[in-house]
Amino acid sequence: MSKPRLIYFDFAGSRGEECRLALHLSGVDFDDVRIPGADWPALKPKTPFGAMPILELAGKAPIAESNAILVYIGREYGLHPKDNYEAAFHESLMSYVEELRHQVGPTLRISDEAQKRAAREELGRHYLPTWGQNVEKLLGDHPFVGGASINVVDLKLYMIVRWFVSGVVDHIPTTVFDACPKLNRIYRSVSEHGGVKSWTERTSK
Ligand SMILES: N[C@@H](CCC(=O)N[C@@H](CS)C(=O)NCC(=O)O)C(=O)O
Repeated sequence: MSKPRLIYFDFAGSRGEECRLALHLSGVDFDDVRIPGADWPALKPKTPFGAMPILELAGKAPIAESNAILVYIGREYGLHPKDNYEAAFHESLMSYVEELRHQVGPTLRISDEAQKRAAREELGRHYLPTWGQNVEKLLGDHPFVGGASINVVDLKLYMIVRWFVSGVVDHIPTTVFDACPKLNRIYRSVSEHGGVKSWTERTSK
């Protein structure tokens, strides 16, 4: 194995897709390994923490945790600030995206439709708007978090906003972050980024 291998489920979302996007934008040739759902139970106990994404590098033990993978890619390929303070700021936003996923994720496993609706509506009323405003307060008036250039933090924010605006999270309005113009600007800047567009075109065929 000489190329990096990014291992995740075979769908274009969440933690795995943001790592694929980071690798694609970095220009590195990588193996995009997609695990069928049926193969996951056998693989799960062999992964570091029982979850994906996983990044494998030649001669090294696999790395788990999406933010660690993103920061590694960012540092290697110029998609993460070199300044320690700026880097910590970007990482705080990335952790906050994970916090959101940990709030919404459990609702994916609620089988009772009425209970699911109630849990999601509650998140849409309070947690998510507050999350958006907390992020909004920290953002500047630039296309990306760090200014004019894209970084891994922007991919992470893009993926989370895209999840809601795409309408796939039932019972949470697609407008949930409409009151966050700065966050939406980052979402648009990432959507329009040439590297992101070329990845989407390549993988949607
Ligand atoms: N904190 C971890 C969470 C990883 C995680 O929960 N991954 C999900 C997919 S997005 C997963 O592997 N789910 C299958 C399972 O837990 O069995 C990260 O950021 O990578």
